Amino acid sequence: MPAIVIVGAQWGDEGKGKATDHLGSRVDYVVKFNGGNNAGHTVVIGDEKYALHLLPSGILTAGCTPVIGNGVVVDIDVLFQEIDGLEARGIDTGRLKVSANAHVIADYNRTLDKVTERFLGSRRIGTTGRGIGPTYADKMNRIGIRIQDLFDEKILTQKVEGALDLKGQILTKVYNRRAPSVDQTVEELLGHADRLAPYVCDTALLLGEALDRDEVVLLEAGQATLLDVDHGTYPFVTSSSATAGGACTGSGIPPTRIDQVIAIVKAYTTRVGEGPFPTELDDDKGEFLRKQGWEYGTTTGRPRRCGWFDTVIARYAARINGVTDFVLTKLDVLTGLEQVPVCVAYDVDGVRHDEMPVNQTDFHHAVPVYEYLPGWFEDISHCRTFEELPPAARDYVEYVEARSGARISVVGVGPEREQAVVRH
Ligand code: 2SA
Ligand code: GDP
Ligand code: MG
Repeated sequence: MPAIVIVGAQWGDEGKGKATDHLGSRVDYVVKFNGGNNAGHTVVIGDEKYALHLLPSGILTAGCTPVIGNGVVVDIDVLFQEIDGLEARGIDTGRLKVSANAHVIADYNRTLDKVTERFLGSRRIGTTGRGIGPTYADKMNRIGIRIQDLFDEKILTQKVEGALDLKGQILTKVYNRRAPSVDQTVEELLGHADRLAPYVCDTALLLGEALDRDEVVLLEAGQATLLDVDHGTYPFVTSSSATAGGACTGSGIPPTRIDQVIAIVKAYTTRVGEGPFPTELDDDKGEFLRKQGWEYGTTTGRPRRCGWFDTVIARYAARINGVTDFVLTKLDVLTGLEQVPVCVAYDVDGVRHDEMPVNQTDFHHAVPVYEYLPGWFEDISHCRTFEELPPAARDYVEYVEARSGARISVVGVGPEREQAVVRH
């Protein structure tokens, strides 16, 4: 088996962490290829609950090598905090590998993320404030700091000088903030070098050689399709490539080696941050989903916006990512509803759209066209086969499967590792 990609089909928090962990025992490498500690993946193993941000979920599986790929932006303080936190709980993190080409989130970029959001006011994106956007902007602007720069003081000093020439001006002249000095920034970054060194390598080479040996590599996306900088609801997106294409650029694994693309899709929809969301509920049903699904951000604790399942989005995700299999998560959360609406198309000013409208403005104005499916009241958290699910729950799965563009291979019925119905 060559490489498998896992992506989020909606706006994130579909349960990618749990799905990755579930596959963990069958894979040799789990690679994070985009984003940084804006991500939050919750994995529940027995009585233990783990919230991972920067470390790939594979860190929890013995024998699996977790990899931070070149497409990731790394907050080094957070990296060590997470490593220390897991080590204190008896998890061995010594196998971790970090790409020498990954970019570093510098202190000034964390500050810029926060002050830019404040500056934008009502036009804010609702970022996690972790410095993600400004760090990717530096990467594209070719003034970024890479992990490998930490091992060459002269180069690091030159690069920090270059970056602060521009960003220091923005901080002081635009935002009226104090910019850190070059020396201060260099010293802070160099202070991490010795501890970081054993983890750093050419991860593209490492993974290429692993695939040559027929080992299994799982590429785990942070965020999701509609938060992708190219394919998402721009500008209300994150600043990285969160779709399957990003798995290649963010890891150095070529498209010809990707064998399977698994998209994780929630049985309803959630979103954190600003931006359009056609099926969003502002009523007691939205509150029901938030409460039943415990829909609060893993990173920031923000309440997530909640709405019904949207098949237009699922079809879009299937096409953009080349999805071979969906994992439908959190079906258990829908238990107890008389009826479950499913969005099958949009109405935009009287015109029906079966696919994502080409213009973002139309998406902002899209009114969902719903089909109403019968609900179920039985507890499904103990079901382990499709046949054990109540007929209405089975019908729901089959209904959304028929309209989502790929088969649903696994259905999640609870947060724990084993709470899943495997169909294929
Ligand atoms: P950023 O910080 O620049 O990436 O923010 C840009 C947009 O991307 C959204 N975003 C996310 N959406 C869902 N989940 C994310 N991770 C955390 C979680 C979120 C949290 O797993 O719960 O704890 O709040 C995540 N990360 C970024 C963000 O809301 C902006 O809309
Ligand atoms: P990720 O960012 O995609 O990894 O998702 P998060 O971890 O941020 O959010 C998903 C949440 O749903 C976590 O709290 C998981 O423990 C939980 N979860 C995952 N699958 C299921 C499921 O099938 N049922 C229920 N009830 N919870 C689930
Ligand atoms: Mg999350």
